[in-house]
Amino acid sequence: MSHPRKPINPADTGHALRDSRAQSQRERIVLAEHKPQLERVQRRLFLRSSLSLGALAMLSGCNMQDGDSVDKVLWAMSRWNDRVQGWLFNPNRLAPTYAASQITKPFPFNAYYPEYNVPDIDGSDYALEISGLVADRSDWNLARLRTLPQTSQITRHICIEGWSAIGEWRGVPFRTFLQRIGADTSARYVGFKCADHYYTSLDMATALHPQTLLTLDFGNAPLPPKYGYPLKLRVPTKLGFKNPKHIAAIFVTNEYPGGYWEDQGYNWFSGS
Ligand SMILES: Nc1nc2c(c(=O)[nH]1)N[C@H]1C(S)=C(S)[C@@H](COP(=O)(O)O)O[C@H]1N2
Ligand SMILES: [Mo]
Repeated sequence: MSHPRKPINPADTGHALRDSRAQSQRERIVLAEHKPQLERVQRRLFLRSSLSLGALAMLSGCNMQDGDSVDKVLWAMSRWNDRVQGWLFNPNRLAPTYAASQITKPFPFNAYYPEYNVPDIDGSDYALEISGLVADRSDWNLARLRTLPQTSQITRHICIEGWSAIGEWRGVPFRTFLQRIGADTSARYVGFKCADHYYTSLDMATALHPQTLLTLDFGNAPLPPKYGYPLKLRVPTKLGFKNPKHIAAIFVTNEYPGGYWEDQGYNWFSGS
């Protein structure tokens, strides 16, 4: 938040404590400052009426005496939501697939920067780094990745910004790759670091989902730069921002890795 936070601790505002109109004004300011997060919480909790500070305090069991605790409570609620969604997630349920005639042309580009800033990666010296809870941490160049079994799928990519598009991706089932590197599949997270400094992470159940694909090709050709050359993870059970492009490093961990958008308040689970 770029503007200074207004105090809501009654001790900071002297006599205002006794003035209930000043108090409700303060509450309105605090709630307005957190409007996007509160709207996400409301959507998640299926609350259609507006949230008051008192309702938030009741939902969270916190007394909300200082401005920072509003943030803390919302983040705690969001992380709880992620856990619940993970428990409800059915790793055997498949995302819909489509016919070749339904592929969206041209396929949209999206990133946190404009297309002219897409990273220019030299595939000839590319090496995917592996770290964390895995037995074999050796690098993977593109030729080695192509020795693994490849499969194609036509699925719908859904962006949180309000568009979707159908595309065809081909690559190594990520589950096969994780087994091949001896990943500890009882760990909680798989994290991704990208060449453009983007990063994201997945719950292990989604990483092992049969449709999660370590993608080398878009259609019948290597991924074009704008769609994630040389390596992208395609996760048709998740929103677009959980599909890292230009992957430089993959790690397996029990420590929550977050993500570029997730750390700015986008729901981490963001999928089915
Ligand atoms: N490395 C990297 N991966 C990324 C992004 C990004 O900015 N950098 N943006 C994400 C978002 S929000 C979307 S919608 C998709 C867009 O993929 P596309 O360009 O193939 O449509 O990439 C995702 N993966
Ligand atoms: Mo997106």
